Order: sequence, then C-alpha cells, then structure tokens
Amino acid sequence: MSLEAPEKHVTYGTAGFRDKAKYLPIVLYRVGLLAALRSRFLGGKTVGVMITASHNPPADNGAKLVDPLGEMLDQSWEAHATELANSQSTAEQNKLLDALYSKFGVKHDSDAKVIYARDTRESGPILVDALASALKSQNAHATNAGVLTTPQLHYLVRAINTLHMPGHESYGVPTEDGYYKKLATSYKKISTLAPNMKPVSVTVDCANGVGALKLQQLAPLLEGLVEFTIANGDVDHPEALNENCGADFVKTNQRLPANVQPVPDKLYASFDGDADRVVCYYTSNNGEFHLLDGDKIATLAASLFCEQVSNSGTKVDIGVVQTAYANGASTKYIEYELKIPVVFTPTGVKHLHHAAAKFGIGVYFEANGHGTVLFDKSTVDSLKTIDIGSPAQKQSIDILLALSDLINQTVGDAISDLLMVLVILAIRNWTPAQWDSCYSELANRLLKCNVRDRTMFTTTDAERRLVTPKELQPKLDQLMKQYPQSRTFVRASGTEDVVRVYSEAASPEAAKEIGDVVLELLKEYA
Ligand code: 16G
Ligand code: ZN
Repeated sequence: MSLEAPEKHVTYGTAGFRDKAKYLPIVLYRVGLLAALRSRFLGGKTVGVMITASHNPPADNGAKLVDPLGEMLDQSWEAHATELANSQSTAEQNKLLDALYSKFGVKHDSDAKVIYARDTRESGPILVDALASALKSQNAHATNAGVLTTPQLHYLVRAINTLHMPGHESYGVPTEDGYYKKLATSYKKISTLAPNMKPVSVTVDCANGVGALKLQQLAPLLEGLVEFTIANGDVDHPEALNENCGADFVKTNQRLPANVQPVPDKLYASFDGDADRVVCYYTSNNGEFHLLDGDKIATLAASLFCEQVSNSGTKVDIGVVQTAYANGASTKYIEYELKIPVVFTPTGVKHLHHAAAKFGIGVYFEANGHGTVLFDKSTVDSLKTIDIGSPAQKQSIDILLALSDLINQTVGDAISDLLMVLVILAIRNWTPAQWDSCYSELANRLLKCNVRDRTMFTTTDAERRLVTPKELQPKLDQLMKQYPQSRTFVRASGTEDVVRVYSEAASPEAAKEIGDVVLELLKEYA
C-alpha cells in the first residue's frame, strides 16, 4: 500500500464505505483486516465483503461487510470499521488492530474465512487487490467470488455458513449456480401449483450494471415461463453505469430510463447498479408514465400473503414495515383494506430488516425499491407440519413455502423481488394497470436543501417529526393543517451533506406548495 492513510475521512455508514474510488484502496485494505478479525471473532464463520457503490456514479466505489447469515455487519462494529479505516499511519493501524484483537479476546492464528465479490465498476479489480493483500497478510482463507450482484454475495455467505450450522436449515447450494437453480425451481414450483398461470414477459433496465450479466444467466432456466428483455445491459462501458438509467434514476425523476421505448400496458422494471433495488413501471395508452415503486411492491406482496395465509388455515402474523417516505395512501391501504399492521422505522435497510424479522411474515420495502419478505422459522415450521384438510389448503401451503424459497431473505434482491412480482401478477392474472389500481397515490415531492450543519436536524417517531431545531416542528404542524391529507417532514440525509424535505398532499399543486414553504423555512439554517 503506497499511502499510509486515506486522503480524506471516511465513514462506515448505512451503505458501508462509499466514496470516490481513488480514495478507497487503503480503505479496502483495512476492510480486509477487519473482515479477518470479524470472522475469527465469530469462530471462523465465513464473512463477506462486497465491493460496490450501488446507484452512485461510475467514479465511485464502496465496500460493505456481510455477516454470516447474510445480514449486514453488526451495527456495533461500524465504529471499529470507521476508526481502523482512518488510521493515520501503518503503525497506528497495527496498534488499533492489536487493540481490537485484545478487546475481543481473539487469537491471531485462529480460523478466518472471507468471501468477496465486486460489481462491474472499472475500479473494482484494484480494490479487490487491496482487499486480497490484507487477507493474505492476516493468513485468512480468502475466496474471490468474482463479479456478483450484492444480494448474490449475501446468498453465498448464508449458504456457506448454513451448510453445517446446527439449528439452521441449509439455505441453498453455496454456488452462483445454486442461487439461480433455487430461484428457478421455486418459480417453476409455483407455476405448477397456481391454476392457469400464464407465461409473463418483462423488459428490465439493468442500469448497465451487473444485473444484466446475472439476469442473462438466469433467463434460460425460466424459459417458457418468463420472457426477459434486457435494456441498458452494456457492462463493457463502465462509464455508462447508472447513467440516465437504473432504479434510482427512474424513482427520482419519475420517468422512463434511456433506451426504453415502452409498449403501453406492458411491464418494465429497473435495477440499480448492484441489483439490490428494483422498481417497476408501465405506460398507459396516452403515453402517461406510471411508477410501481417499493410501496406498490410491498402492497402487492402483502395482499397475496394475506390471501394465501388465510387459505392455508395457519395462523401467521403478517406485518409490513415502511419508512416515512412510504406514500400515505399505501399505508392506509395496508391498514384499512388488507387489515394488517404497519410499523415505521428510520430510513436504511438494517432498521427495516430488523423490524420485519419480528413478524411471522414480515414484508419490508423502502419506497425506493429496496426490500424483501422475511419468513420466521416458526412460520415455515408450522406450514410444514400442519394437518392438511383440503387440496386448496395444501395448495396455499405449498405456494407459501415455494415463495419463501423464491424470495432472498438475506437482503433486498432485485432479481428475486422481480420474480416475486412476476409470479404474483401471473397468479392473479393481472396487468400492470390492475396492480396499480389497488390504491391511488397521494401527490408527493422530494426536495433537498443545503444547510450549514445538518446534524442540527434531529428526529423522532421514525424520522417523521423533528426534535431540533425545536422551533421548526410546530411550523410544519401548522402547515399540514392548511392542506387536506397532507404530510411533510424534514430529515438529515445519511448519505449526502443535505437535509431532505418530503411533502405529500391530495393534489400535486398542494404537495409542491408545501415543499416550497418548507424550503423557505429552512433558509434560516443555510
Ligand atoms: C442508503 C440505504 C438506503 C436508504 C438511503 C437513504 C442501505 C443498504 N442503503 O443508501 O436504504 O434509502 O441510504 O439515503 O441501507 P439518505 O439518508 O441520503 O436519504
Ligand atoms: Zn444498490
């Protein structure tokens, strides 16, 4: 390593380390040091490192650690990652590392196993080298899994560890092929169970990223059932990654990505750069664009689970987890139409995941398309052991069990989530417009605003209310009283040096006006 310290301070945040790739080789080296320690601390279980910057521009990159069951790194270790990465010299780095070994009572020569992968970014190989050299220096057993989607690496980590883990059922064959086969087998199984399921087709904008490569590998296994067309699948031009395309572009701009000429009423989907987020959309005959975002995916899934659980004769508590950004109409639909509880958590997948794990079946999605469905072990056990009365009951039980295999339960997975959407649409024989018509969204607007110190903005109630600056929340409350069905909140971004302003109301004009007023109120803090 030529440098002894990163050129700027880096922080292990909700999405791991993420920055311009040029700052990251030393950071990846230290991620390697920590990954080996983490594995040793966990008794030699395999931990993962994913090198990606998701939907960020091509010049960025990043790294995330994956814990043994495919979860994100335990939150209590984030500070260790940050501290180690920012060591100002090799001597300081070694001293810190030794201190961590002592603190955790870990022996340097115990077993350490780390598996790592990267997305398609140009800087990936250099960062892989930095990571690999750290793992070598630590005598860790290292496996280079090549180019993968983020959720594929999470799958591998969990599959490797559950191969021989007492108390845990094997998650699947621990290979990339095993991943495709698991998804395809469960999709096919559902197609044999659900009556009259028709083949479906979808065009997928892969953001010119790794999702394109992986969807191409999956597609032949689902021939005859799903027809995939790939748009923005150019991984040979790294500068095209996420450029005018991908889930983040489509959700943020509420419009079609580049290179998609839509046929009315056909289903389209967009992945992000590492394929852990998906949003769907379609256009109507008059050319109008309709987004089917994470909220719509959550409601589609929750309604099917309600129905199948009720047919299965089992008692399972189903719940949905959302963030403040969920459209109020989706929350109302879930609570009043589906009659299932909604829990709110702060933004960031780890919070949602944790809350969803408390339900028998927990559906969680951020509006931006990141999410999945978690099946508690007791739910799966009871589905497997219940006395079966009728063929219809057996059918629902088998569909639910197959869905639990189709859905990647380690983390949100664009490929697996898309298959879930497709299979539900096929079971229901719904067009995208029928799916969309379950509820009408309230008009909404998302703005960002520069302030002098965003840490002044602290929140409560799952980020829906400001605690400080304390004079601001009463003003927002007053504003909401003036517009029917309105809601607005302000929170500091965890990924950018800005505060975000969300507003929603019965009409687009009202949502816009509210947003404008809030921006005006924020001028005081610029
Ligand atoms: C991170 C989060 C994402 C969240 C976003 C919010 C993970 C893996 N990613 O990208 O879930 O929506 O941050 O960004 O947790 P913000 O704090 O800038 O609004
Ligand atoms: Zn992503």
